[in-house]
Amino acid sequence: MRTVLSIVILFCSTTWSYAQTIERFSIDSGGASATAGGIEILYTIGELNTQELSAANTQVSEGFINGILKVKLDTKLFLQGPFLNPATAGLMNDNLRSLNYLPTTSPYPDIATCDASVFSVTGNNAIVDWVWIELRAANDNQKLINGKSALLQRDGDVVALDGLSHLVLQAAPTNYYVVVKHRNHLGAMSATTIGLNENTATLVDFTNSGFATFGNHAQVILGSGNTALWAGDTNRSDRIRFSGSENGTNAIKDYVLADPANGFNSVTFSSIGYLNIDVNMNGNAKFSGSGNDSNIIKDNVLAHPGNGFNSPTFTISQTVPNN
Ligand SMILES: [Ca+2]
Ligand SMILES: [Ca+2]
Ligand SMILES: [Ca+2]
Repeated sequence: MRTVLSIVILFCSTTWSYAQTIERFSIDSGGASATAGGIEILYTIGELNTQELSAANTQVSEGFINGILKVKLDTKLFLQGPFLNPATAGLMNDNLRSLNYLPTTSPYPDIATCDASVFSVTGNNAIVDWVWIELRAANDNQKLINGKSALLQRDGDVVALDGLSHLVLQAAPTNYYVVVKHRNHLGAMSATTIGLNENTATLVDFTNSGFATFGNHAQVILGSGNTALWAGDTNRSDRIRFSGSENGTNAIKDYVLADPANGFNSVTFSSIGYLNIDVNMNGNAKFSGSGNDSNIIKDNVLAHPGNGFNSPTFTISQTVPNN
């Protein structure tokens, strides 16, 4: 106590500019919190409080900064689309990469960027596309703790922006629900919380049919027995519909017909590029005709295990709780 007191006296007798170099101590109590736009800020006066909070790309620390505020993930994930006609068994196709259609800026909210050289890697670790990884609170699976863009390799590894490293997210090392999302597939969430820590990359394997996901039929079962995210959310509605209102096939038709390159407004035209309507991610999107993307949506809807009457108007809904 004497030491603490003397530090307080020393502190009080020196200038405020030395405030960051002295020992922790408490001279008064007080504080408040405020929440805006999903970001919560807390502060205390004089308390030995070292809370950190983060949301999306923003991280707030108060008091003395805690060095351990990150977790490492070894997530594995398959997308059904690039697995439909694999050029190499067991690997997703990487046509978007080989055709130079992959953007170096993420299509997700953090608009992360990577170096173009990341897309020069070929083989098992070649990049298939951007994906989005989220952590949800253990006591509230609708509460986003943090989310981040990542890259997906052909063999299912979800990696950081260098195309190789395990993904690190800013979050306190504890238990979280893990969510994986993709721009034209339905996302999925772990059925239970998973303990994550800073030093060891925790395996979170969505490709393993034994890995429990939240909700019913969260993923499609591939011929190999592995699981993959459902393909066909061409209009990013978190639902896959073949017919009826806001169906995904109309999104393909509307785009193809409006494509300036489609001079004759042909329904069998192939639009090319990095397109959400390109269900199998082969670099071109077709509404009708051979190799069209619409039939993939139809097949998924008709064959969905929840569609007992094989109704073409059945809706496949994303099982990730809204937030
Ligand atoms: Ca790999
Ligand atoms: Ca949709
Ligand atoms: Ca296609």
